[in-house]
Amino acid sequence: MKRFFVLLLIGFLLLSGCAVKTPPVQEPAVPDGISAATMERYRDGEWMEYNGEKLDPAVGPRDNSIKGIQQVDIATYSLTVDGLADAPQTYTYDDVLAMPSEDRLIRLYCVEGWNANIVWQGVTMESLIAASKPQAEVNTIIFHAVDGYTTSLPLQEILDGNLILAYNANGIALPAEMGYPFIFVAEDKWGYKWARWVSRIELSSDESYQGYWEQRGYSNQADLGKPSFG
Ligand SMILES: Nc1nc2c(c(=O)[nH]1)N[C@H]1C(S)=C(S)[C@@H](COP(=O)(O)O)O[C@H]1N2
Ligand SMILES: [Mo]
Repeated sequence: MKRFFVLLLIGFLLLSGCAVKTPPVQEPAVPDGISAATMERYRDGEWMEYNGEKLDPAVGPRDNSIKGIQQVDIATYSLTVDGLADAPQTYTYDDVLAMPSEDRLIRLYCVEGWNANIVWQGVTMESLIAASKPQAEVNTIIFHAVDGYTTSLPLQEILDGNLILAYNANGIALPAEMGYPFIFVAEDKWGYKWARWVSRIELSSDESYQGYWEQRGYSNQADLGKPSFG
């Protein structure tokens, strides 16, 4: 019996020792250093700095996607840009990578309270939309993803912000967790506008379209700095 309690005590000390050394996974990196849990999230070859500014790991502390992480087979994958379009287009992954690209350092904010500073590389939405020859009544862009997720933004906001569809994050191809092959980088919008695993971009005239989280009460405008719900 006594031996049992000694073992229990040793076990407890070991466990508490571990707990002291391992920071909680959700704790954000402190300004003067990077937590061990955060360090582990950087992938091989991933940039940790960009023009002297600290980058966060592209892969977040946990997955919150509606059906889990999607594994896209790039051999069968295609990206369609259609809807109210005179020249609907279908692209392979390589087609998109061959287009002129842009880099953006942009912070992603989730309504759950975390955020991440990431450098994105991708093609402008303007170039993708223009190639499909949008009809005059197009005012809304709807993103469809392979997990059935959808979200939308007004065409004008996408053009004004010169927003991009990204295939690289922090210098490496998007990890599956981040939406490989493509994520819509919805700068200045809450995380639920950042469609991952995008497979279809629909040109629409439905200004009141509501995506997955929007139908569940989240703001369709989703501007950072304004309430995300209601
Ligand atoms: N296809 C798809 N995209 C999605 C989601 C999803 O469930 N499915 N979740 C959204 C939400 S709520 C957030 S906060 C971000 C999270 O992006 P990250 O975890 O890759 O940083 O993805 C958004 N894009
Ligand atoms: Mo989110």
